[in-house]
Amino acid sequence: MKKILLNGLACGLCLVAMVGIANAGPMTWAIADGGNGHSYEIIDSNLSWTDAKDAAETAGGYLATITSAEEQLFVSTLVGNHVIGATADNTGYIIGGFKVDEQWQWVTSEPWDYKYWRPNEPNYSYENYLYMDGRSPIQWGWNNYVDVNCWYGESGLFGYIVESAPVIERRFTSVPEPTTLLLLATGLAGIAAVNIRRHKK
Ligand SMILES: [Ca+2]
Ligand SMILES: [Ca+2]
Repeated sequence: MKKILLNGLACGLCLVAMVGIANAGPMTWAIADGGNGHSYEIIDSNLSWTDAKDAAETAGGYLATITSAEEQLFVSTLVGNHVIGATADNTGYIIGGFKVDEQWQWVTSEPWDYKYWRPNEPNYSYENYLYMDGRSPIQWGWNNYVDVNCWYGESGLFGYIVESAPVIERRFTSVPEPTTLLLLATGLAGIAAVNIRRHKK
């Protein structure tokens, strides 16, 4: 049994070594550290911005929104540690900013106040999507680009960053679906009926 486990572990380690840079899983920006309690996961997957947005939402989160210098620092440190060993010049990670009618916005509709553009960005008006650019100077500064897959070629790393709020926060901030409201109302009516029956006894 022990041998099987050890073999399994060894295979797992081989796989990590073969991949080179493994996804480390979500990292939480702890409230105790001055963070927002959200977790962030860096996914190495060469998707277009739109496909990355869909993938992030399917995973239960959203493309990361960077709304303060502190959040930029936390996420850029995470990305920096993630790509160690890769040529940072060839890296980029999609985040949740996009532009409609010349207005930049976040996928979560949070206010677009904080910005961390690279020099001379945003440039082309037809580049309506956002990623963090690994090139210096202003490493992990923001660059606008078109909704395509990575153009860095085989040597590059291109992926996206998923942010997720704790479940409790999502419950309070998300708008319930009409069916959820109906179920909730039915449930409450049921509880009320039981209580009335209990009082009658
Ligand atoms: Ca955020
Ligand atoms: Ca650009």
